[in-house]
Amino acid sequence: MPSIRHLIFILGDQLSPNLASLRDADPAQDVILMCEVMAEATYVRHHKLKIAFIFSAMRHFAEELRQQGFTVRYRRLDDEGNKGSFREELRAAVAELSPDCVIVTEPGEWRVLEDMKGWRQLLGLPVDIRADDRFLCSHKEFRDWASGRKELTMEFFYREMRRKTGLLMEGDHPAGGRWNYDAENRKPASPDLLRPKHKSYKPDALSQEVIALVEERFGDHIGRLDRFGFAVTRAQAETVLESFIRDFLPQFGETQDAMLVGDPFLNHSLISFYINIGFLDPLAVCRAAEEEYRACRAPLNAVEGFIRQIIGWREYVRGVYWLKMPGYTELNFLEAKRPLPGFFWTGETDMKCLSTVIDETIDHAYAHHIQRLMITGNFALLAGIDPFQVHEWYLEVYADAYEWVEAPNVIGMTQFADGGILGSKPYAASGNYISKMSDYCQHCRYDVKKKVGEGACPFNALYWDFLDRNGEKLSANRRLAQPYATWRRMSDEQRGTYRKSAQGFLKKLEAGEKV
Ligand code: FAD
Ligand code: DLZ
Ligand code: SF4
Repeated sequence: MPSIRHLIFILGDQLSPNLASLRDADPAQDVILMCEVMAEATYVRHHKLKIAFIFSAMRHFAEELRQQGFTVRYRRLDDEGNKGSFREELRAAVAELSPDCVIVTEPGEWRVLEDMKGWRQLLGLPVDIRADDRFLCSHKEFRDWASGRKELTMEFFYREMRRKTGLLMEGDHPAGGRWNYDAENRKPASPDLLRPKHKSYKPDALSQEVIALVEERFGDHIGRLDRFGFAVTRAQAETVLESFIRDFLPQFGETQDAMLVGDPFLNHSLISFYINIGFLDPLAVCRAAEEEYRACRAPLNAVEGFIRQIIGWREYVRGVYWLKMPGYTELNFLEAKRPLPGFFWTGETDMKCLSTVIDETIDHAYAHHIQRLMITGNFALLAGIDPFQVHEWYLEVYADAYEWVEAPNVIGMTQFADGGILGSKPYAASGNYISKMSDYCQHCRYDVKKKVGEGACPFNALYWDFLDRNGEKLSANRRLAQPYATWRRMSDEQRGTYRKSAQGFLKKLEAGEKV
């Protein structure tokens, strides 16, 4: 074999043809390494669908590279002698191929970057770690934006990204005169039998092989594989995007915060899986959505809301992650210590909101934003669950979960475990919010209107107990002034009943009784 110039190592969430490490690749001189490894599949016990999706997408991507003439050293999980980790697979490839140097794109997770930094010494070879420029905002740009600010307000960061990209801009001004149309996006939804079906794909032969492998090796992980419907190539992911833009984007804004029994996807895009592994380019996705507004095929509130999630929230949480790691995932500002209840793994609870979201998560490795934030996240916050356990659960169960995006959303946004780096107040809500934004309560054995006592919605007493329990840390928060004022106006007796009711519920939870 002729001597090899570069060994290019591509990770499972780097499946982009324009990846930094592939940019100057030459099929005649370079070899590409990709590997399925046990360490990545088990550093948390990922949902079966997540592992199957990533392995299948990796195998399809490797095929595409081969069709372009590249030599790909692809190591399947069940290949004999699979070394089980990135570093050992890389070491074996280097020993066999003797490249002049190794090229990688920086990983999305801090733990992998730490490992990567040791590869030069491990291999005795130059290792070129290139910046991941599939994001709009570089680490330096985010650090510069954050430095000297007292609060890292997402809205201001988002405006910078609008200016930088020119998305929805009319000269120096935001299209329509406002930066943010969220106020128009908080409507409940009604069941709609005519809602188009979201695009999904029957597993092809490669996916079927992977599904069998995952069932055999990871049979005891959460989830089921018979619902596998992911796009596993870039072309398929682009079709998912096109169908979202055509069939769902115009209603995306209105129903963005709504939740309905039996309608897990509503008008959401279901593209986070594909953006996060690199099949879809975030800026191209936003330009496609903007085009719909310009052509008067989708209203501004929908398009702005959608674009904000991607160039705003997505870029912002990545910035916060790299700014605050290491240590961010261990934060526990509210000192919450309760273990994660067993029903998070089974969906077996009488609380219909939680059972619906958890069942859907088991079925699809997906839940939409408000379900993650205001149902499972809100419950864990109110019940005082250890945020690290909550973080690991989210990282395991969602097929789009990588620590850079999951941890800020969980540790910061839902659990307020970072003490307000990411959000200025905890997203805590009683049953009233859930009842307003969903039809879950209509199907629940608990009564959302009942505050305490037998049959009362547990979220109601938990909400007040949460504020009471955390009064020392939260009562000075300006944005919580109103609920604390209401709490103080209550009679001692009323406050006592809330405390007693919440504590009774939490005791049952800790004892593992069905709630
Ligand atoms: P849509 O509702 O159609 O939104 C469009 C796109 O916007 C998404 O595909 C995603 O790329 C982006 N987006 C929206 N909200 C966020 C956000 N808060 N942070 C980052 N990107 C966002 N998203 C992940 O990609 N991976 C995660 O592990 C993840 N964990 C989350 C955990 C919690 C507790 C919460 C509250 C949110 C989390 N999110 C995560 C954000 C969001 O819930 C998902 O991106 C979204 O539900 C994916 O579904 P969709 O593609 O249909 O999104
Ligand atoms: C999530 C995941 C899983 C389950 N398995 C693999 C794998 O076997 N090989 C691989 O290259 N990547 C995998 N991934 C994605 C990685 O965990 C991800 O690239 C790193 O966490 C960096 O973000
Ligand atoms: Fe959830 Fe309470 Fe509504 Fe039941 S009544 S679905 S527990 S919010």
